[in-house]
Amino acid sequence: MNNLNISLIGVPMDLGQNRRGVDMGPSAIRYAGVVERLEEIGHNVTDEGNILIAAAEKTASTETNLRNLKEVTDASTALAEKIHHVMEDGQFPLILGGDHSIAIGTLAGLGDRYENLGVIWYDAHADLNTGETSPSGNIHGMPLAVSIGLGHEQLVNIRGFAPKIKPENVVIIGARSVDPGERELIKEKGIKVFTMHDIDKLGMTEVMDQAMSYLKESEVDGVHLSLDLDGIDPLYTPGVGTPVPGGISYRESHLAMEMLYSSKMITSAEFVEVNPILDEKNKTADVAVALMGSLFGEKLV
Ligand code: 6HN
Ligand code: MN
Ligand code: MN
Ligand code: MN
Repeated sequence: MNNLNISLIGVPMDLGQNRRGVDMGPSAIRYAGVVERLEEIGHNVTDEGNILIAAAEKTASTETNLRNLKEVTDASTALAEKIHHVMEDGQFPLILGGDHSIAIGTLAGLGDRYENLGVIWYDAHADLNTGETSPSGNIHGMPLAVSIGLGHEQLVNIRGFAPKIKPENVVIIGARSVDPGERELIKEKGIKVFTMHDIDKLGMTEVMDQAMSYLKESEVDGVHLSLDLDGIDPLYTPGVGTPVPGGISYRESHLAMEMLYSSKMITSAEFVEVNPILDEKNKTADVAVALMGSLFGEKLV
């Protein structure tokens, strides 16, 4: 991962959930200095601007229990197309959220460029709900299910192919709030999950070593990091819509990012769920940028 050409893509999406403010996430992350931070390391960064998202006040999708289904589908399609073209140009896609529903578009854009893409899902949640199992109707709780081919066909079939990724190529890290339907799916599909219990018991070094070995054994040809800031303890990242106490610490998260950097496995990344309205002085965006520093090879000395 030396001197990457990074394409920064903002996705000011707040339609995958029902709290306002997460659409300002990309601005907050830019304000926290993402471009300067990555350039300081030596990477070339192109800010591609933002994907156009419908205004929350104007949405009217009501035909299913999936909130804003049409608008989320349209935005996901646009994001997927953008990522597809950025990859064609040999750029490293770095996506800034926005709520986690954007991962539907990200993985749709990446999926047809890899034979066997691996995914690290760093999150308090499993995001494995479907319209049938969702307690909220919020699409940000569904992107991983959609990407393995389960859920509303409109979302599942974006860019005309499904599934985008194989369930055996997914590793979830940091889980501590998993719904009953998600639990069943994890069992049924044999999805690899490192819960907070595993992190407490094994330590982050061992968890990351096992996670990366697991993906290597699957012979993945790329690894996407989907990092939900609520994976980290809300003590450090209070600016998220669905905080869950008892999360991954600041230092453990840096260690995880540093280990991913050393492995040279990561081929794309997204940082999601930064909500400046719920934040304390842009603390959560600052953490996001600091973690990107570690992920992209910042040296401590
Ligand atoms: N996220 N499991 C809950 C739901 O509504 O489906 C919470 C989802 C949170 C999603 O944080 O990306
Ligand atoms: Mn094309
Ligand atoms: Mn999530
Ligand atoms: Mn989450």
